[in-house]
This record gives sequence, structure tokens and C-alpha cells, in this order.
Amino acid sequence: MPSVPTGCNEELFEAARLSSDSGAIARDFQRYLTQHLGRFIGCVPLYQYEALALTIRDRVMTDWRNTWRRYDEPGVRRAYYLSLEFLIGRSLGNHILNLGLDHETAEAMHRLALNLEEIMSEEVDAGLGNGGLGRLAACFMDSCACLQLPVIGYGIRYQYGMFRQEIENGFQVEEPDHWLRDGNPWELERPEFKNLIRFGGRVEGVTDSQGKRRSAWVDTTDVLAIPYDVPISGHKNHTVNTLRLWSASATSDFNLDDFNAGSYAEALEAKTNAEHITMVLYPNDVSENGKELRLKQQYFLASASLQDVLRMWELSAGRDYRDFKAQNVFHLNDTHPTIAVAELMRLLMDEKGLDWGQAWDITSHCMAYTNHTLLPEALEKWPVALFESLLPRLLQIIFEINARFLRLVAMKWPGQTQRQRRMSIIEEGDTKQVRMAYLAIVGSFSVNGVAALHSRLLSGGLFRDFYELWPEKFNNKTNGVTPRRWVAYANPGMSALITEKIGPDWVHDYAKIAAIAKHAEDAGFKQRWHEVKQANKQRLADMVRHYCQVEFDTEALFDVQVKRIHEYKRQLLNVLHAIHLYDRIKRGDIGHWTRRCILIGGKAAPGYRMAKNIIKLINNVAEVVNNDPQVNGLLKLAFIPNYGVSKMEVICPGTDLSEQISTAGKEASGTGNMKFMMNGAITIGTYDGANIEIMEAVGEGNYFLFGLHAEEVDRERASYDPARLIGQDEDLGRVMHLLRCGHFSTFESNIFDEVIGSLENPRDPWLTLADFRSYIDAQEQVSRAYQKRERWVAMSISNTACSGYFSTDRTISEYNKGIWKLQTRPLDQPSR
Ligand code: 26Q
Repeated sequence: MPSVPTGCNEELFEAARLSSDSGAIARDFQRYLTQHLGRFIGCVPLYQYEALALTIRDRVMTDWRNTWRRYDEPGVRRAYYLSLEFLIGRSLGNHILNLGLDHETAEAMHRLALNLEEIMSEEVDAGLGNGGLGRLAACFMDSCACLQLPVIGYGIRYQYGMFRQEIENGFQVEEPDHWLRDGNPWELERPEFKNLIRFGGRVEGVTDSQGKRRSAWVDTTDVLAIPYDVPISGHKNHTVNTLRLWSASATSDFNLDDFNAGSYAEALEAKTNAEHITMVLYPNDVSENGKELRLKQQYFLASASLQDVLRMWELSAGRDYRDFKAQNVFHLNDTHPTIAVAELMRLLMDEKGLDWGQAWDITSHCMAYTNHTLLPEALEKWPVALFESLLPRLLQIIFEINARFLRLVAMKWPGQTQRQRRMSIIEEGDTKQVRMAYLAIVGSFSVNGVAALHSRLLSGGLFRDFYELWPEKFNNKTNGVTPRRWVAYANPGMSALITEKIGPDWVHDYAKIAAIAKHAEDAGFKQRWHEVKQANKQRLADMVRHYCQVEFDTEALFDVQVKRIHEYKRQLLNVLHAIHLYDRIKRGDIGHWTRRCILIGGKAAPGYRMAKNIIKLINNVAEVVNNDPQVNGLLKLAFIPNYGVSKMEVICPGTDLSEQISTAGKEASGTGNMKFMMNGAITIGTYDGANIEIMEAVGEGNYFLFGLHAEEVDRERASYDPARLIGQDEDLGRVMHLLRCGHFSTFESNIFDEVIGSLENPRDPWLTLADFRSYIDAQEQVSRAYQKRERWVAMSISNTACSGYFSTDRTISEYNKGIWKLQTRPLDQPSR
């Protein structure tokens, strides 16, 4: 937002605040529908959604402008969250909740004989992320606004978000997600703040006007970055933060020479090439590693965002960069935006005239890095040759950073050449590569993992050398999720019950949720808790019927695993359990049976063969189980297609059992586990990621723990013998037999050979069969526990009551206290 001229009358802004009563909302809605959109009240619901979104957006605008002005005041230290992904989902309902307009809006729609819920479901998800990392960024933005922290999010406005998943004959089929087709009422284009981004060319040494030697990056191919601002409203606190998303555009619409020469199509080529940069979100897929377009996206985001911050800096401080590091901090969401380290150096030296020492002092005090993975194969590396051709000046700077860094290493550990090789930002070998994680660590003053175990494994394993050099940089920030979206909005029934008991403050002060613990043994409260859960299960069952054509009975245990499909997350273990239950039914072993409805959902990266096989297996097993008359409703299995944010909003409130069954030491944190816990689901989980902290919070008696621990996993590997396990465990033997004999692949012979092979492989990195027995036993405990309904409900209440720690408000407070060090900036007129 442009700063407001001084001397401007403050009251003008207050006067601009729109009325929030239902009459005013209904009037504005009608005006948008008829005057702006040219539709009438009985039009298709899409336009009703659009009119309502514009009506609500108007009510965000004044606070948005005031928040910008507040953060623009002199001396305000700010943080910038740089992320290639923001998995926002839907916005309308979220803003309505945050503005405290739920009743008024529902009432307004009711007056017009319209249904608010139906209108809200017209909104398409903004799916600008793959999964955990992208959704975490969105939850962080929510908490920053709730805590009134001056944080700006910077990301990419992809034309196509995460692909849509369809299931055809049990197989995943990818469809493009053209989410902007009908426009996006939540974005505000700001072409006045465009930036030029350069690629290619070469570097020349030049002497500047002061006689200093400088580098000049010349003959580049340029692209424009156009910002689109998205409002992030805080909860009833008049704070509206900004998420700024960059879109690529050609520097000029036409190449006039080509155009005048009559080659109209060629003239448009530059435009198309430029716009490709922000065309599509990359799926999290090893087969996509090393793609030039992905590196372009990363540099495009880093350069556009840094230029934007420097522009704003110079508005108040001019060219004086002495205080810059005291007032600005950049947070790198994984290594994806790490090129920002080199780009800030370039901008400060080549464009602002600072020398290396000054530029490095600023850069290394302004960058902080969060790691989100322990899988070594997922650590980002880029071929030096690609850097050379695409970003030659940045490669020079990276080489120089590395040379100076290696001198430091040599000083600390003289003669240890092996260690120097290990720690080098440049990996030597046939193809030299830039190790982005190392660049991030060297360039940052803070490095953190996302759960206690994960951070310990980073310091002691993956980044051990760096930890020995700079132990003070390393810290943990356990993930969280926002209770506004994941409880208050997604679970209105439970929220009303909680508020009735403990008041409404828990929504913005989530530690207060602990106060419901004392009602865990109150029979009346338990009964109502149960009724709310049953209603939520009904809503989920309706969704499953609609998308899967499978009937779920709400009296059965709802057992859910939704997340990206990956071998380390072990959806296969879940399927093995389903097959085991099926086998028991077929054998008539059904004494004291607990009926179960198993729901699995998630996308496989398009190039990840094994993950796609797993989806096919789930669907084939579901087909057999659901159509066998002998099963007779004792067991149901469904795969929900196109799992995403808005599906989760229905799934987690309706879940009894949350499956968090990754191989110990592989899931950095997990965040779905926290959404389920908040909504009163009980976890069956391994000792991995944030599961450990969940179990510590809720107590072992309210959690179903199984499986090897992280240290045991590494020891087990040497002697892992799946054939022996299959031979020794009758249940496992029968399950494997059903798989091998083609029971789930009639007329599709051998399609599961690869899956079976991976389970039987002594070098299976995920040790799936090692945890089979322990998992089956834990599941049996679950089945028994579910039959003691009173006790189960008490466990459910305890899970919600103990989930206070897993709010991103707590996470963000820790980031702020330990890393960002921002002051809160309250806006006037608190209305809570
Ligand atoms: C890789 C190659 C090419 C293009 C993109 C990518 C790519 C994209 C996304 C690689 C990784 C991601 C996302 C990773 C992710 O979501 N990690 C999860 O982060 C969560 C938040 O911290 C954790 O809770 C999960 O444990 C972690 O898996």
C-alpha cells in the first residue's frame, strides 16, 4: 500500500469503515450481484459466492490499509517469510470468522433465502502448495496476523496450483488446476511495484564513477515480476497482514521489430516464455529435480522479494544501509528460496555499492533457515553448469562465499581436508553441484528443525559438521496449526460446546483449551461431545458417499490416513492391516468385532511410480472388501480422491483414529497429526516427528504407540529379514499370500509385483514389515478401546484439551522470541 500523505485526516479512515449489520451486508451483496456482476439473486451459486466475497473483502480493506501504515512507521523491525508454497485453501469463511461476522452474514443470506454454507463451498481452493510445508506457511501467516506481528509473506502466484487428482479404474490421473479461471476476489494487483528480474547473459568487470572495480551483469534476458497482494486477517483484532505473490510477465507486450516485420506470432513468443516462469507449481517429486524452470522460479521469487524490501527501505532510509540488519529479517522456508543469500549480496554490492564485508555483515545477520526434511535424497542440489548459464553472477558470489567459508573451516580444523570436502557448498564429482542447504546454513544466523526429534537428528546427523562449527545457530521450533481454521471454522459444533464451557478466548489464546480437561469425566459433557462427533462423522460419511460411492456407518470406528502418498509414510502398512482384518472376517474370526471404516487419501507425485502403485492397491483392496457379502459392513475401505485443504476441513472433525505411522526418524514433524488431535481424534502412531511431543502432551494412556524407535530402525537395518518375519508371523503370512495370489488383482495379473517386492526386500529402507506385528497389536487395542464408549470419549476430550501446545500461535511466538525479535503492533479498537 502506498504510504498516506502526512496531514491526512485520520477520521476519514474511520468513516470509511463499513457497517457490519446483516442489513448492510445483504444490501452490499445485492448491489455487487446486480450492479457489479450483472446477475440476479437466483443466478448460479458461483456469482453469489463472488458477490459475497467482494462484500466481505470491502470490510477487510480499511484494516488492511491501516495495518500497512502501522508497519511502515519508522524503526519498525519486520520479517519476510519467503516460501515457494502457500497452501491457503478457501478464504471466504476464514475472513468471516476473523471479522466476527458469522452470525450477521448467515442472517443476511437467510433473509435473501440463500444458504451461506452452500455459497462458501463454491470457492475453489487456492492450492499453491504440495502439502505440509505449504500449509505450514499458510498457518504461520494466520498466526502472525493474530499476534499482530509485522510479517510479510512472499510467494509465487502460480497460474496452476497443485494438480487435481482423479481416480480412473483405481489409478491416479492428474488434471490441471486452473484455479484462477473465474477470477480471484482475494487478490489485488499492484503493478506500480513491479520489479525487473534478469537471467542469462555474462559478467564483466567495470570501473564505476568513483573509480572502484565492480561486476556488471550484462546481455541478460529480462522478465517482469508483478505483485498481487492477498489480505491475511487476524482474529477480531483489526490487523490485516499481507501475502505478496509474484506473477511473471514479459518486459514489453510486443517485440516491435518482429511485429512491424509482420511476424505477429513470433512477437508474442517472448511474452509466453516469460509467463512460463509462474505457470505451474512443481509437485514434490524427485523426478522433477534439477529442472531449469524450477531454479528460475526460485530466483524469480528471491530477487523480486528482496528488491521489494530494498525499495521500501530506501523510501525511509535512502541509500543508508547501516541500520538495515537491525530492522529486517528474511525467513527461508526450506532451501527453496535459498538463492536469496547470494541475491542479497549481489543487490547490495552491484546495485547499492556496498563492499563485500558490509554486504556479508548484513546478509548473514538477516537470513534464517528452516529445514523440513531428513531424507538425504530430498536435499536440494543444482548443477554448477546450470547456474553458470542461468545466473552467472550469482555463481561467482556463491564461489566467493564458499572460498571464504572453507578458509574458516581450515582454520578451525587445520589439515582435515576430508571435512573441508564434506562441508563445501560445492560438491565435487563428475557433475559439480551447489548444495543449497549448506549455502543456507552458511548464510543464516539461525537454522531450525520442525520437531524436537527432527532438530536433534539434524544437529547429530545430517548437519553435524556445521553444528560442531556453529552450535549457537541450531535450534528447534516444533510446528503447529492454526486453531482458527482447524477448530473454530472447521468444527463449529465442537467450538460452540467448548465456548459454552470455557468462554470464547481459546480461539485467540489457545493455551486456554486446557480448561476443558476438567470436564473429561462429566457425563453430561461427554454425552454432548459424543453427539457433536457423531454429527461430524455424518458429515464425513456424506462426503465419502459423494466422492467414493461407499457407505460409512457412523457407529463404526472412523480410521483415517490422509497425507501425500510416500513410502516412508507407509500407507502400505495401513493396507496390510486392512487386508488382515478382511482375512479375519473371511476366516470367521470375528468375536468382539469392532466395525471399522478406513479412509485413505492423498496425492502421489506424478513421476513416483511406487506411490501410484500404492493408490491402485488401496482402490483394488477397497473394491474387494466393500463388495464381499461376507464382510457385511464389518469393514469398509475408501480412497478419497483429490485430498486437499477443504476436504481436510470435513475429514478431521469426523475422525476417531488418526494414522501417523511413518518409519521412525523419517517424518520431520507432521502437521495433520495436530489437526486430528485438536478435533478429538486419538492417534495411533510411531515414535516419530511431532508424534512424540503429542504423546508426551496427552499421556501414553491416550495414545496408541507402536513400532521401532529411530535408533532401533538404524540398528535393525543390518539384520532386517522380511522373509523370516513372513515365515514366523501367521497373520503376516496370510496377508502376503492374499497379495501374492492375486486376490486383489484378478484380470490384472502382476500389477502389484513391485509393491510386493518392496515389502519383501531386505533392503527396504522403510522397514514396513518390521513394524507389522506391533501395529496389528496396537490396532487390536484400538478396537477394544473403541467399545468402551465412555472411556473413548474421555480420551477424545483429553486429546483436544492437551493440544494447546500445537497451535501455530505458540510456534510463531517462539520464532519471534528466538529468531525474529519483532515487537507486536496492536491496531486500535480491539473488538474481542
Ligand atoms: C522438490 C523437487 C522439485 C520441486 C519441488 C520439490 C519439493 C516441493 C515441496 C520438495 C519438498 C516439498 C515439501 C516438503 C514438505 O512438505 N515437507 C513437510 O514439511 C512439513 C512442515 O514442516 C512437515 O510437517 C513434514 O514432516 C515434512 O515432510
